[in-house]
Amino acid sequence: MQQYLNYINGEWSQSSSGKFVSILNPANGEVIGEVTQSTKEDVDRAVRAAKEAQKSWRLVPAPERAEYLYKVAFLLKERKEQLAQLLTSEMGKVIDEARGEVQEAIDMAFYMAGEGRRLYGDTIPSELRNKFAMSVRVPVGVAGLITPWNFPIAIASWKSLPALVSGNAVVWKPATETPIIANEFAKIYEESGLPQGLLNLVNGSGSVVGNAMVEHPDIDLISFTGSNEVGKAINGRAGELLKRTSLEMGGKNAVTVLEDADLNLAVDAILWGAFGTSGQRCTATSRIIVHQAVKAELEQKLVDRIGELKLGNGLDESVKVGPVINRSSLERIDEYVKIGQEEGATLLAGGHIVTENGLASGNFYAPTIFTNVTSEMRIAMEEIFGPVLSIISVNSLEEAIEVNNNVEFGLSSAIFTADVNRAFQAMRDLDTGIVYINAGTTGAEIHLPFGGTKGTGNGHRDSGEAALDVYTEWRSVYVDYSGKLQRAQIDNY
Ligand code: UN1
Repeated sequence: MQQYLNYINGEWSQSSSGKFVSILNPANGEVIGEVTQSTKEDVDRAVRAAKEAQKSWRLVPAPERAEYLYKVAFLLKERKEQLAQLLTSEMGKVIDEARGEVQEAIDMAFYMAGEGRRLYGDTIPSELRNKFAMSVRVPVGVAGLITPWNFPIAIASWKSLPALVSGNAVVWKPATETPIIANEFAKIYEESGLPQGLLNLVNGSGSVVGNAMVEHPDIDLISFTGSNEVGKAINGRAGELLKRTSLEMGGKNAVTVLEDADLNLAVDAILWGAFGTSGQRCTATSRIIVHQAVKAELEQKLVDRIGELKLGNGLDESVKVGPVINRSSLERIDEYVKIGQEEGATLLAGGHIVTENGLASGNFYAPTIFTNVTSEMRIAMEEIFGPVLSIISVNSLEEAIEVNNNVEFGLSSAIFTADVNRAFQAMRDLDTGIVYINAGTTGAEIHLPFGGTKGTGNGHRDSGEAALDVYTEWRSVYVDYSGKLQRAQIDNY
């Protein structure tokens, strides 16, 4: 049985607990390895290594730091197919999407390597004569990263690469469900020659390792992507400790379809956005807000095409929808479907666990569509994180925007319309961090800010230049070359 270990201070080691847990393939329930279960002591060791390594790393010129990132980028690129296969076996997403996810990590590595020659600050005129003012970015110190299983390598890249290029050291806890891909990513960092102690991988259960990270006085920031419940708990405790946090949590993303939309295009986007990754994206489409005039036609088109979504093991290239991550997730999804039925929504398709065609040993849920959903129903308000779509009908753009915004989350939204004026109005009024016009709710690109409003996060962004604001402090620098005391706000007035 292949064992997956921690990577601390440049060495692969087992946790002091001596305990391992099995890693299961969600498509068939097979055990594909076991992973070490870390303790607070392991976290302490990783933080000590990170703190020590960061002392000299912050002094390495950023363009030189970036050279390691370029190596990481090329190694990821070389191993794209192998990583994608592992990702599918461990997490379940279909192979095409796994390739896409690895590509996202490659893109991020090249992009953040480029930041090594930017990391721009500003020069700003001083209000005093013969005085120069500027702002520079300095690293925060030791970054604690807690990453999810649904995008186990892409999101790890979104966080570790900007952290490292801007001069921080990293202590990384990957999701309990996806240690294999984390192991491969850490190996790539090792092969890049990155000095030891800068990237530390600590595997284990969320509460033990995560709590130890949040509590640790030498972890200066926590960047987290995952559930709302955990995010809020981190925020509460980190707030008390005055520790910086960047939190990326849920979504309840909607596609609005107006009466002048290209319905075939909208259907393509909805099927991909709702059922790709079996609905397990923060950006997944989970609501359709459709104009009453085209509701019946849109529903018919969705029902006609839902049969195209072949379920199965994602390694089979013809499969369109893979399993969900584990049994408890499967049961939770089924529970939501029952809630939808009790709330009076009409089931148009799916609505059950799939056990036929040899799929019983995996975690398969049939792509599910509810219609006649109202915006107050729980299935329309709560994040299900599975292949369940709710159709709500409206009579105007204004009403659509109201429904779109009437949820606690604000990650992504989309609108299909041929009217440029209404498209721009929607762009202004849809209260989400990401808005798509005539495209579905997924597919964010790594060089733009990624994140959301309201309950989705705490105002920070992953990806793009905005990510640097998580991993750096602004330092304002004044250089007075007048040779005399100049009292700001006094001597110049
Ligand atoms: C996520 O689900 O947390 O925009 C990330 C997208 C992907 C990233 C999703 N590029 O759907």
